[in-house]
Amino acid sequence: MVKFAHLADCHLGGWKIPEMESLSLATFEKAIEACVDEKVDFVLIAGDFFDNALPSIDTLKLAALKLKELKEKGIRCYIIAGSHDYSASGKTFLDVLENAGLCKNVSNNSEGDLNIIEDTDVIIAGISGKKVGMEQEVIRGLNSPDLSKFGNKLKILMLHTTIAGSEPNDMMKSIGASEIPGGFDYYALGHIHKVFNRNIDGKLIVYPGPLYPNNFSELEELGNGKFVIAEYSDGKVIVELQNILLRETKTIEINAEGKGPEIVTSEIMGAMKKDGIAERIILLRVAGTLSRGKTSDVDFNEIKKEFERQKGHCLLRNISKLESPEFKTSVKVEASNMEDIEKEVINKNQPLVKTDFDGLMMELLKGFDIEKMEGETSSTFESRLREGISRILGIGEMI
Ligand SMILES: [Mn+2]
Repeated sequence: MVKFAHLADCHLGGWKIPEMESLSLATFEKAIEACVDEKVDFVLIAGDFFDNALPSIDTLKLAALKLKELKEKGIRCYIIAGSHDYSASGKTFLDVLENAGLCKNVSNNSEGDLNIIEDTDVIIAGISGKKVGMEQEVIRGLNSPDLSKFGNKLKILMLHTTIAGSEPNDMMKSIGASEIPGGFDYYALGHIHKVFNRNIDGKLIVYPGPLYPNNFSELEELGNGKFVIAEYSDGKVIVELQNILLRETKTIEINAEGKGPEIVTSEIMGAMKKDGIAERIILLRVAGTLSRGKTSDVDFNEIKKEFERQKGHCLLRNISKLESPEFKTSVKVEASNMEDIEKEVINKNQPLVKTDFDGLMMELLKGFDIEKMEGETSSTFESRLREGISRILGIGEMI
């Protein structure tokens, strides 16, 4: 029997709120502890171990420490890069961990043939994720490997991509299960942040979900941390989802439609005064158009004070659908491509200003549409952006 753990989308270092980041890291620690307790033979990390290609020293320290604990227990770790910890040059911090002997990056270096790694109890191969689903072309270009020489040995393929049928929304580009190499017993996937476990086209496709939810809606949907422990014997794999619950979540939903900001404040306060705040993550969702005033008139300071009085763990609010009547505008556009939509919106909203307003707006949109280059620091990127915008606006320097 071979027993292994499958983690994905840990996004270590991803939360910018300290109370949430500490939960994400503590979940990772718990998962590693569970792997040791369960005496798994090895651990798979199917991409997005880190939230970006250059994680902070603190994040790296914890990751290295935990992988070292696995190593000391004789538990191997196989990893691939995801769309977040991948970099176009191919250099990632996973290489540092690998060179230190803490994990084995099983991603292919070259195209065409899968690079198959053979160990005593498993053969394993993988393809790293890339930005915007670019890995799918690489996967489609793979030759089907001949795995028959490995007999009954457990065969695993690690991928960081979206398999057709698993898409959380139809914006995501996917690859059909029939288009990925066959013959493996277990397809260890990462990328979509949901739990998915299905046999498609004779392939056992498993997404364990993110190790810890990465944002408000994932917290609402998943609530806690998740990974998979699987067992292989007699040619069969049995998959068991593991849950790690360190802090419970509680959702408070308030409908603000047609109400004044004071009423909305007191409704939220009323909900906050009920039980169940202490130690919990509170997900506060307020939606609707106020009868008057601004959204900032809802007294979130007072609400935060009540939350602190009850010693909640973290208060997260989602007010993206809370609107003030003064700013509610809607524009009907008929154009279908992005540039035409932008032009139309600008035209319809054109205030009484000088001559070439739409020309200027289009230039500004282009000016803002630049991306940070690989290896570029935030401050260099910021000054490049500022310079470009200043030039478009024809001003010497931006404040
Ligand atoms: Mn991810």
